[in-house]
Amino acid sequence: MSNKEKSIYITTPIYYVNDVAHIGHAYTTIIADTLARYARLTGNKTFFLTGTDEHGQKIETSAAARGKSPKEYADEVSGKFRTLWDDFGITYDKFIRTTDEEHKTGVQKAFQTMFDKGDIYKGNYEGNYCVSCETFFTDAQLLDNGGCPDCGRPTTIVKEESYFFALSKYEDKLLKLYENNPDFILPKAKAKEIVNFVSGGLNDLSISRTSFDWGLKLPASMNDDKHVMYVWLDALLNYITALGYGNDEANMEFWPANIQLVGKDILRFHAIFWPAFLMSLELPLPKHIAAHGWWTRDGEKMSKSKGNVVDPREICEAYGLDAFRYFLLREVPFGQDGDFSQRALMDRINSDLGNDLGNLLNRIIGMSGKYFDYKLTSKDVAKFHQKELDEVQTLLANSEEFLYHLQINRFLEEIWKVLTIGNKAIGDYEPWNMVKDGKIEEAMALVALITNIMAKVAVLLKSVMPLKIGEVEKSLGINIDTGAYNKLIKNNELMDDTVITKIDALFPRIEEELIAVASSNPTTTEVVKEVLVCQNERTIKIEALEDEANLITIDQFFGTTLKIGTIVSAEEVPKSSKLLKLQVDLGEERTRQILAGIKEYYSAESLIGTQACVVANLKPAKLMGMVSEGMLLAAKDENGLHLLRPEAPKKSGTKVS
Ligand code: ME8
Repeated sequence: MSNKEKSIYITTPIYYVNDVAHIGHAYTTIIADTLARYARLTGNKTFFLTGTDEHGQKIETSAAARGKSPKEYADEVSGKFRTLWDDFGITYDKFIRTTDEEHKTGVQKAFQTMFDKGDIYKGNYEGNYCVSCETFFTDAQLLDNGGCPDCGRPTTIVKEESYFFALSKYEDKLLKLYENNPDFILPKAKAKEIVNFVSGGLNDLSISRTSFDWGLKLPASMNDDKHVMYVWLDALLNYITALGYGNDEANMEFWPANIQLVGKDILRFHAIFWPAFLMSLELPLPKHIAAHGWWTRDGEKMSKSKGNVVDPREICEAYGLDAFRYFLLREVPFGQDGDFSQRALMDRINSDLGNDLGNLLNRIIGMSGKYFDYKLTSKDVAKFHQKELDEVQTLLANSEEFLYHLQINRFLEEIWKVLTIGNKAIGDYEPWNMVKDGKIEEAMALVALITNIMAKVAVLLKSVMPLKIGEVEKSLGINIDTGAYNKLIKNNELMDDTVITKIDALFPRIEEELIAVASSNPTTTEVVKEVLVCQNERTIKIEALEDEANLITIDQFFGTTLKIGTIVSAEEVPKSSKLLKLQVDLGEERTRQILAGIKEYYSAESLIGTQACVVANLKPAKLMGMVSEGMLLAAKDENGLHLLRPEAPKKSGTKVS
């Protein structure tokens, strides 16, 4: 991607509808959103695509386990993804669903074209299949225990009639592609893995299945109703069907894509299968397939069974959307794995956002108000501060290159160097002494220099933190659009005279973790509930659920000791909007102290003497400096949060099983 281009096409993977969105999905989507916003700001015609991947055996099984039809289930989860992105202000131009009618027509046209070209033939497949990854593996690729080499889960042997795509035919062409376009795969270090894989030899790819139904049918002309298409063929083609391929092709002007963002887990599909399909269709290839790293939480892999999945909505409600966006983009170099912890997020908020950015704005508001009745002019900035202006311009001009090469953390680092110039200039020139000495013109030039620095930084940060920078615009009396970008960044001009407006602190300091992980974790509760329902009512469904990513086994479930506890006292935790401090009798020698994030839903008094279901073998955790020795189970939906309690009173400490 470069700023010379006129039409920019950016894509995220389309997400499977067998799970709700978590931090990993939010990460990919926020990177893409930032790039798309920036491309638009710099005057490029931009198309940003995201959506959901809804076919395949995995979705069929997940839906069946919930007693729903695949379409019903897909509608529900796809809707949740879309609502989340809408609530996050994600500026996608199209949200594609693989169950869309136009997508089906486009995929069938592509299948037919590949078939007519002689790249698709019918044969028999016999081999190993991982339902969770929706991937075929050769014997040599499997783990020693026969497990999937990507996720470790058991594979099944599939033996069925199948259509094949002649992938092996494209081996040399693919190797040439990587050789001639060293930037095709970003970061470049990742290309090696792919080259090695392809050099090792490619088998033709099985692209249809007959053992289940939930997929796209082959084109009618094939006269073969038994088969549905392999979900990855169906899914990858979304990137062109979304532009109208096979239907009204007006938006195909955006093809080829400039940046296709993926997680490292699905790089192989995008860097091998996808260009091979496109070669077969005789369509141009994307400029970059950019693979980012993996997020963990507090150093551990996220999974439903551990109950440590980071819910992006919860984080944003507690810490703010823009702080979350900044954190994701700044914390980890693109391509490397990252770890999410509330502590790391708070550090970024308090230090980078509060101290460096927010404080500088505060000082502008303070000084402009005190010395100049909020009215500023840039007319003498160059006369007194050409040196600082030059330094700023060099940094800003270089920063853009980092963004276009997906070194987003470096992009932000360069911008922060500019903020340092601003903060340092105040200390170096001491405008209060200038005013005292009657050097009003110089003091004005200094305050206007800082304000210009803030304005230029704001232009570049708008795509990263659209909401907070909106407040900065209001405060500085500027409007950030392509005109402002051209004036302040590209042509290196200064702001027009302006009037500063006082606003609240951009990023107030956060002293304590705002989410009580140990005491309110709906994800864990949901899983527990689900397994219980299955056990009592539909034991048979457990088998189906076992196949599914991230669900726990019954043994793992019974690793949790659940007991009935009686709440003997309850009080509010000062300065916490969520926590109540409870003393709970579990029939032990002493009561346990449990901090529960339920203050919004229960008053302390109303809990005293009531009972609840308690996780009794949880490692003690510290919340706001206090020890919590257990967790209450609760269920939360749009009607609020309710504790899980026995139907009739039970002795304190009674085991729940
Ligand atoms: O693979 N850290 O869908 P999916 C970082 N439908 N990123 C993560 C992540 C984590 N812990 N977990 C998920 C599919 N992601 C297919 C794609 S495209 C034609 C079909 C992100 O729902 C990351 O972008 O499993 C990853 O590639 C994507 O979610 C996988 O989403």
